[in-house]
Amino acid sequence: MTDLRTELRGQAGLLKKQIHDLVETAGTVPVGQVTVGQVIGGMRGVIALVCDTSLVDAEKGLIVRGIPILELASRLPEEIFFLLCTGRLPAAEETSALEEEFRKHAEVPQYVWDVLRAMPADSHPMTMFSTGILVMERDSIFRRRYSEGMHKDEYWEATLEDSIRLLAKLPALAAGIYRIHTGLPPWAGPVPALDWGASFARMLGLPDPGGEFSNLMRLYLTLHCDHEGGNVSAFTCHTVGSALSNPYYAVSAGMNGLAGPLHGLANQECLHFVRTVMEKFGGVPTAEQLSAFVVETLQQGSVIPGYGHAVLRNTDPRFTAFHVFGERVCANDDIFRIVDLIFKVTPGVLRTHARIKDPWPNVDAISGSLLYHFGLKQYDFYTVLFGVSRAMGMCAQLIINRAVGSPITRPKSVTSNWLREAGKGKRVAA
Ligand code: CMX
Repeated sequence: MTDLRTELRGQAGLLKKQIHDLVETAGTVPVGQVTVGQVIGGMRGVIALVCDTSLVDAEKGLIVRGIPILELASRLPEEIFFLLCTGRLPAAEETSALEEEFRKHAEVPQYVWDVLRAMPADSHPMTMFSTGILVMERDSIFRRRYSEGMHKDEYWEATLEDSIRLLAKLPALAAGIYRIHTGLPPWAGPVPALDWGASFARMLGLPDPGGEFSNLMRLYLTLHCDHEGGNVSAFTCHTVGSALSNPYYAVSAGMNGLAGPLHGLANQECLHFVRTVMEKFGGVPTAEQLSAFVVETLQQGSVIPGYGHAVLRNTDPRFTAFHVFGERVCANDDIFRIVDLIFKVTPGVLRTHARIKDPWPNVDAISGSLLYHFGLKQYDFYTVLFGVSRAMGMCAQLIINRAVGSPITRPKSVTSNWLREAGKGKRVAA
């Protein structure tokens, strides 16, 4: 049996050599062309990053280390973290060892609670989450070892140590924020000696007699783990990390991107949309009523949250995995039924707008309805749950980037005048 550290130690040197060889042999081979439209249009489709933890296929969706996410839906999130970091699923003993490691570092220091409790009561849970991560930076092993003159070949090890300690604390941190936010007393006692998802469910404190809420938390944490390297939160985390800012700085920065309504906050927006539909129609509307409401929403210049994607061009398999769960657990719940109806109606409406490239649902279109079913109704908390999971991908990417020695991110910007000249076929020095 090996563990995550030993496995990565075995891989680190090889990864660095492989990347070095790639640059030596193919460094000048072009991999695409960049148009003026792409420079202005959020770099969509520009191949500019390397990310080995996962890939998003336009049709098939998230593929983690070569495995489609639907094939991983029954896996524990801690297994997924091991997979993200190493490229292979852990053996049972390796999963237990990682769980043990997470448990060892799970307690959130008191100073974090002091900071969070000092924040204004109406602070958004994502602001508290990002702040909670950031203030723990004082405990960074990377920072300490860097100041002691750590060799650059060891950067990945210090990044891994920070990542394990940070990830270990996220369920307790998130659950604590939920408790502060909802006026519940702080979690009394140690972090439960359960798997990561079940322990998180327990600390949130919602009733879970049949164990399905724990199952949902496991599924939630597994499905949101990573989404390749170019999405706002991953790219932000990578860029901040590329300056050798440690994982606390980098992950906190990534969370600030996740908190945007076009990214991770869409799950909160989506539940708000569903509740609006419910209130407007006094329950589940007819397909015709809903279709008219979607059209009206678009005419008002608002987006339909949970629909569309920068890369996907098909129903997000993570949506499908949650849909299967919902059909089994809460098929008759009105909120779930509205989500299902939106799924039946909305793609048809969005398809009539040629400019919308992807009319299909993404993960955020459904996740909130399941949380709501189990009594987790404070939907401004939903993105925090997303963040607990996505931190796994952010950390795995940071560890690998430090192992291969990725350089500081620094693309070139040009002025809009320069682009205008380029548009006329003139090439001037940038
Ligand atoms: N509702 C209304 N309009 C939409 C839309 C939607 N669901 N999806 C795309 N559009 C619009 C865009 O706003 C854009 O409009 P303008 O031309 O006026 O600027 C146009 O269609 C073209 O957009 P696109 O190329 O299809 O999509 P983008 O890559 O620019 O944006 C995304 C992708 C996700 C930001 C967009 O689809 C969107 O805003 N969706 C709703 C929010 C959402 O669900 N976000 C979560 C995504 C998953 C995640 O990151 O967690």
